[in-house]
Amino acid sequence: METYDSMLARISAAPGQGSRTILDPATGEPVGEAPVHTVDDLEHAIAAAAAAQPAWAALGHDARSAALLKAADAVERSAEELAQLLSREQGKPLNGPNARFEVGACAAWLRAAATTPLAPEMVVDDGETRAVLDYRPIGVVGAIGPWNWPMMITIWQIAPALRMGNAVVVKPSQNTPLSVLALAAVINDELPEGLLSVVSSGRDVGARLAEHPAIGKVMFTGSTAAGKSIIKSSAGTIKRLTLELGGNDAGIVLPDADPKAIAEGLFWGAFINTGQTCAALKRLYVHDDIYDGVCEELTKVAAAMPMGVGLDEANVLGPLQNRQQYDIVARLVEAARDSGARILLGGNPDPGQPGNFYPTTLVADIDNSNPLVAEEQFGPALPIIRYSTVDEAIRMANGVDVGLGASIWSPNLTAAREVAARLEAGTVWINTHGAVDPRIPFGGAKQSGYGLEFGVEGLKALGIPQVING
Ligand code: TXE
Repeated sequence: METYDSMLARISAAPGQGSRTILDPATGEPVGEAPVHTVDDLEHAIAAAAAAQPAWAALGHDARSAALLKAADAVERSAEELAQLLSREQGKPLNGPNARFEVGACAAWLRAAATTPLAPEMVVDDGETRAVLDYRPIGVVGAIGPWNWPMMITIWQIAPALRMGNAVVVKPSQNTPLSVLALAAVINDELPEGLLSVVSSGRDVGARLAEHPAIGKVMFTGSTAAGKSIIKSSAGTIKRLTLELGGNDAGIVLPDADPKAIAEGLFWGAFINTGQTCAALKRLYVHDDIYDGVCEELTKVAAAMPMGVGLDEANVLGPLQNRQQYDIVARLVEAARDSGARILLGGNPDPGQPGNFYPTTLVADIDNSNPLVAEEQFGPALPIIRYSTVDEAIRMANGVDVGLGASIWSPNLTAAREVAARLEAGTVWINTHGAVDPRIPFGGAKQSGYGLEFGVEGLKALGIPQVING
């Protein structure tokens, strides 16, 4: 049985290897020494992946699925050690929808990728023409990921890729390499050598991966700016791309909603992972009639949620993962305050507190054009905007150039679905926000990216469609 220390030892930089000390965002204490891989290391990883891939593809779906199910079991066996490392490196608490939840999701998504059926499709069979559509492996897939849900998003990228017969080279965020290295080490105990590797490095190595001629597809989750660079880097070899570029999700509370009944759902929709979630609720639009009630109920729920060091079992909110993100949140809340908006809760970080803690913040009576509304805060600060007609709310919700998720809050499901259909977003939830499910396709509209993840669509996105006609 692997201990936390032995897991950390097996992924840490070797003596003499380039390394970087990773600091706990809650305490500033060192978590471990991450290797810093070079472009040469990337070349070796891609060569090993290309060498391992044909035999993996030749195994067929059933054997590959069996290996992925074993990998899910392995993740569960090491779940507590993985959650501890994730909590220290990313900052998220063990409890609440955080570190233990994320590791559990890794096992769930591995199993879903392993068990989702994908049979060849008879497109035409009329006696004269016979055409069958199936999916061939792409080859070597590059997976570039962020620091907010580093393990879960890596699994979202690698599980369907492996199931479809590909090898994968992962480039995790330079902020959270240890979590991804540990996850891959656990999974690799169940996979052939070289098939899955992690190159722990920064943007330059990521950019090389995105342009490398041996990479057939890039799975990317991160900022819109990096997504645009990846489109350019990948153009030389016409790589396939799935891009999940975050968003600035709106939630619309209709006038017939019950503020008390929805307050906890609204809170977690916005503050899951301390707001550092691509499809979190980032702008809340509330009808005039119930505006004060929603503000009051939400403040009650938010004020009761403990924030602190992730390893303390009592906490459900943690620090921002990095100082850069803390500075963005602080700047946007100050812009709101300067405009005369009303701070209902939070907004005053304690300068003496170690770590990147920004308090849970709710901001009312804020103009729709304020930067805290118009820009993605990606942290624990939610603007609450007043509206008087549903058309006005829809216009404001759609008035940004991204569209990952959105939500409508109302007991009248028929009315809520009608409003949902008018929103420019890849997913619109009703009476919840951000609830992803491995059976249900997920992807963005507008500049939130393109391509679908999860479900059978997610598997198809990791194959090359081939028609056999005859
Ligand atoms: O992301 P980057 P950052 C948002 C959030 C945050 C902002 C910036 O608003 O404030 O993005 O975060 C790699 N070629 N999201 O700077 O830079 C990089 O090394 C190839 C939303 O951390 O996009 C890392 O592995 N790779 C998001 C990954 O891309 C490149 C989650 C993400 O880094 C690259 C996180 C390049 N040119 C932040 N440039 C979400 N969708 O949920 C960067 N990388």
